[in-house]
Amino acid sequence: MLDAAFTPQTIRLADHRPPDFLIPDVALDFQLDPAETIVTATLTVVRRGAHAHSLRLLGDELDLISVAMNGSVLPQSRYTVSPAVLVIEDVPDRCEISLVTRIRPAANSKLMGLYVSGGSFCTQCEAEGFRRITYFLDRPDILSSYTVRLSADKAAYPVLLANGNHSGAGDLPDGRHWAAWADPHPKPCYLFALVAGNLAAFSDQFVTLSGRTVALNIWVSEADLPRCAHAMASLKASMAWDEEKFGREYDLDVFNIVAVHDFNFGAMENKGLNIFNARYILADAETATDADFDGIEAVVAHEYFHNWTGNRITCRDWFQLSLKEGLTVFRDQEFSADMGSRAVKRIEDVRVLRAAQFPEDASPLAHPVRPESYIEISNFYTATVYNKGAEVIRMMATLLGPEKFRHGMDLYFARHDGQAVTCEDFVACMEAAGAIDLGQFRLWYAQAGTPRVAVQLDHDDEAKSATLTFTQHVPDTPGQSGKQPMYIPVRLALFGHASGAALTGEQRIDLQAAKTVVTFRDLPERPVASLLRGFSAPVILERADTAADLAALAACDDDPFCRYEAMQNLALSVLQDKVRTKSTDVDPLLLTAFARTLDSALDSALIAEALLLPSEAYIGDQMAMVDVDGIHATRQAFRRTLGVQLRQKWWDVYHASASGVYERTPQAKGRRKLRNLALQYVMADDNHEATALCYLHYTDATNMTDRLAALVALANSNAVERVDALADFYHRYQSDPLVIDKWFSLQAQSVRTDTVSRVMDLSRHPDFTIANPNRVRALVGGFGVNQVRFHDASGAGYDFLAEQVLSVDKLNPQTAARLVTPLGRWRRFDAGRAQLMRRQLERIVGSNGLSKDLYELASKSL
Ligand code: B3K
Ligand code: ZN
Repeated sequence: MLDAAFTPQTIRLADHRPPDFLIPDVALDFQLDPAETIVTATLTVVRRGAHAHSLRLLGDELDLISVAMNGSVLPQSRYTVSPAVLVIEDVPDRCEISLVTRIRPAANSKLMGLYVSGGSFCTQCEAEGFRRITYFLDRPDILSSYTVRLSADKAAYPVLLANGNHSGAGDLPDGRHWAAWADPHPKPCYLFALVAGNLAAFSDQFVTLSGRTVALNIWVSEADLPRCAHAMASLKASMAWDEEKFGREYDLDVFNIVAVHDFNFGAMENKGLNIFNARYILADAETATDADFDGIEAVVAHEYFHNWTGNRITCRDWFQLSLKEGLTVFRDQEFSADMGSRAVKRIEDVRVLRAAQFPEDASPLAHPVRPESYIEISNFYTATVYNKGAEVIRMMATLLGPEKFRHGMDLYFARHDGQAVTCEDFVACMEAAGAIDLGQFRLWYAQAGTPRVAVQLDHDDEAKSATLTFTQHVPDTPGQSGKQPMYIPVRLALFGHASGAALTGEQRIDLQAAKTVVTFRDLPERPVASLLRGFSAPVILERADTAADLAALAACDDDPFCRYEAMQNLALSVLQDKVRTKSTDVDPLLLTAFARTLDSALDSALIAEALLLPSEAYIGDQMAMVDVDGIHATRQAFRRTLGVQLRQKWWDVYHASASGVYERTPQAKGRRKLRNLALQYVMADDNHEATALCYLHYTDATNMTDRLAALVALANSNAVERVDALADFYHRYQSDPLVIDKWFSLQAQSVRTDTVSRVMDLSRHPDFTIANPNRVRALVGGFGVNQVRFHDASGAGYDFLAEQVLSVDKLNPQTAARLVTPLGRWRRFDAGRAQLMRRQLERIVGSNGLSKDLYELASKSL
């Protein structure tokens, strides 16, 4: 239940109006104190257009001390104020408004606005956190030039940072000091940031294309300095890449990054002062896995790339969020592809899309890439806006080709630098540069739901021809039905079923109608079709291939994504069949395909990707109703059979992929991935020899990738070594919160039957705290994606989740709301589970004092 005083308001794109006033200049003064900080904001306010509206500034939990206009304190008769809004009457066309407010950083548990993490002050303003600092026109189309003055106790907060360039500093009485910063680039207030703390800098520099030297600093606690080198290398590589690939140079004298341990998500692109969740900065071989290193490289790049796609060109309103997020994800994906293996990166990105976005598109929370309404914008930082948004940009890049796409990007920067614009403005640039009509393509922004494309291949042996028939359909989603056909680029090629030879080169067919038929002639043999090469569109392909067709493709396809896909589809079709028939024997075709892939000349990393079985969740997503226990039992049995039948091969691969010195080249990472996969298959049999090997892998590991892989395998097993290994890991890394997060998370994701009770125990562990988002996500978030144990038929998992969500909501609504999504999938489960899940959602919606974040997601899920 919401507070009686609070009616959740739905904000609609259709109601968007330009602002009544502009604020070209902002001067901020902060007298920092954790208990009570005094903020003085001096705003130049200018009327926009001819109207007599009053000036309405938004706040959130603010305590106003005074308002002045052009230097004179305003009498109370001239304004009305509440913690959420300040309305000033009779404002002249241009004036200077000075606002003094009191805020309480140490008591700010929402981690929005100004708060304290690990003894440092830091801020988070996107999307609507600036209004927790001062009353403001808190909307992204208000662009202002900022000057900032910070003062604080010098001993406790020797480092004082804000956006832009440093412009002065000095000492003050009473052991305090001050610093001034000026940001010459007008920006929306969501990009404002400050940091004050006892921090040390890992420093370097970068010389831009035009020869300017930029100082680079990563600010962390002194003890963490040795773990910043990878983040710094990633930053420098991103700066060089953006110059080379997009002609974009950095535009200030300094680029600061600060790492904090209490943060609601990954990182934030504040102009010239990025603030990061420490997990996306700190890394060394001992404490970070290869995946962690890759994550750091991608997130550092993502935030840096926002400097052009997000900061210099920003969003007109929050419905346009994908303008900056989809585009910037596309840019970071391309960067990572260039830094490592393009093929592996594409496979990983598609896996993320299918694991997070496709289920969202199929859920009650489905929304278009450009949403049309929201209650709380924080709930719309979703896989749809980010990852599907990136796929939409990728499709435009495919349609235009590399050269025209680059022209389109150049045009976008030339036309809109310094503006707050819309997704439509972006598409218009691509349309102009590509000289193509993207009319129908725009539906990708407006229609929610994953398009389903059924495809049928018919071969006429006598005529030596074949036809491919595509039929597309976009499912109904909440508020949208009867959708129009989409513009879907399908890259494809044909191979000989028997010979494996390429029968056609790669070509692209653009589906536009509900049904499309393509004919191929002069085919010397029966073909198999390699479809959606490189995953050229974010759709679900419904193929009619037989297992033999898939096995043929798995052996010959020269598109790495499709080759991976063929193996996955083969495993998936066999697994689905087994779940249906409750059989456990393994198809010889699949065993041969596995063996052949293991013996192939492919990269180790690609082999590992191909042979990793589809997850329980993904198998469930393919079924009309998720058979929780059937999927788990079948997949485990199947893994064991593969482990046993190919036993010698796994052991051989395990030994052959050992590497002496620890390196992080793509080859070395690929070998670790394959070796750790082999270990999993060895462990699938859970015999003593296997568990002994696994324990040795754990104790002898020279890096976290190997150590964690072994620990995960043990934590999923009944091995006697399990308890020792978990205890050892905890004691070894007790003082490192990022590693302890892994310890919580891997236990929450264990498939062991005692997981539910173990998770409850862990929620009472002295190291568990609901105040830290990383810890909450590790335990509660980790458990929510554990399909077999979260969905325990007793409903104990659901009850636990609801309880945690409700307690987290009291402190931190954004983090709480994100945890509730697994309950929203209730329609996909059997009646018993569905009812238990709904009951918990009803319990949440009926609770007192709910945040609007949690209210929106829980109520829309019912
Ligand atoms: N723009 C931020 C995300 C802000 C989330 C606010 N709820 C990080 C990013 O996407 O780069
Ligand atoms: Zn972003």
